[in-house]
Amino acid sequence: MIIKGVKAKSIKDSRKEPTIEVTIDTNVGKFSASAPNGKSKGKYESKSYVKSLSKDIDSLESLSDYFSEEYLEKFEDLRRIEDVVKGHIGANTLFAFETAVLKAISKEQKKEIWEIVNTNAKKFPRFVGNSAGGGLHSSTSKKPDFQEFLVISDFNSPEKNQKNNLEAKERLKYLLKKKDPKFNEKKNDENAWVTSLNEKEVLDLIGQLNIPFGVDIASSSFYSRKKYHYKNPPLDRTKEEQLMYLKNLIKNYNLFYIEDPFDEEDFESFSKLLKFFPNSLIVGDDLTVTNYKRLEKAIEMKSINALIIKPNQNGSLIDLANVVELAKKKGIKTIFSHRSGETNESILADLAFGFEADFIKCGVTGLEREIKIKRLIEIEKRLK
Ligand code: 2PG
Ligand code: MG
Repeated sequence: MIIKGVKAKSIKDSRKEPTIEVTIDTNVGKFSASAPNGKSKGKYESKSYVKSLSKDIDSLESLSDYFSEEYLEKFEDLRRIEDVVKGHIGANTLFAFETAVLKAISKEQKKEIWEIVNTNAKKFPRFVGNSAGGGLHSSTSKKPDFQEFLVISDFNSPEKNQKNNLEAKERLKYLLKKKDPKFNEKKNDENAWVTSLNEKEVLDLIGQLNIPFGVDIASSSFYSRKKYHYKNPPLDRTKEEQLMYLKNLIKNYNLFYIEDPFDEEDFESFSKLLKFFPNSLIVGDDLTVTNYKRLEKAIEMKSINALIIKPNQNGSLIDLANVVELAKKKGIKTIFSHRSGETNESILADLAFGFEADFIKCGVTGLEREIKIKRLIEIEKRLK
């Protein structure tokens, strides 16, 4: 496949915030792809744009001519593109560009995108579905301090898992209606139920659903001056108190999945928690930001046994492949993840399947989230 030209523009994500869409003109047609946006971003994530979205558009378009000499036919060829653009564009622009390139390669080779990643893929990731939320993803004033309450069905089929997660989210609606006087069926950034309950009250309800579940605490978003500042109810916790609190929660609610329980600098507290709960998933997101060096540190410190992979936290799909390889080598589970501001791009499903991820976190409902879920179900049907 040969790239003849590159164009980019600003489009709106699911939160109506600007994000980038890249279109490449090739010998096999035109292909567009977009990147999502995070809100509770890790401090160590690659920058979405070098200076700004519009400057990235200019930079990418000005490099257009350099690509026309490259014949691209396999995943590893993305490295040749990265050699040209790295440093000139940010992570969002690079991810959208590489996604468009993978679409074009797959078209020319008459293969699915996941096959370009890995022809032998056959394992389906389990859905990690956001059913209720708080933190930075909900704009109400009284809300849980934890960002996401996640349902994680455990059948060996994406179709069954999605059906079960959907039912759980619906049943949760009825439980919230009974318990939360302010509940009005509103949904937050990731289409999860908005509630005024606190995290313990929500966990009490999810515990009744008979489904494996967990939380994304996104705790860096409420950590400052050496304390976790809870608002619902108001209470400041030191890292020792946070550890104690979480140990109780995990035990009492039998939490299967705990993402970012501590601040993104605190590898040590993560490892203390993992020592107590080796059979739950202690997940790094803001801690590790899909970055090879940070994953190495988390491995050395024994901080996590599961890792969020967000393509646009890094930008480079070549780097992402290295991160996934290292995680697998060390027995760390991988969770490919959407962002809170999403687009109608489905590549996340192909990447999760191609890289044989253990989980995919992409919501339960909402157009931009369902596109990814449906894509995995489509892959399942085609392979049957
Ligand atoms: C997270 C993500 C996605 P954001 O913290 O895991 O749910 O949020 O995209 O806002 O960083
Ligand atoms: Mg997270």
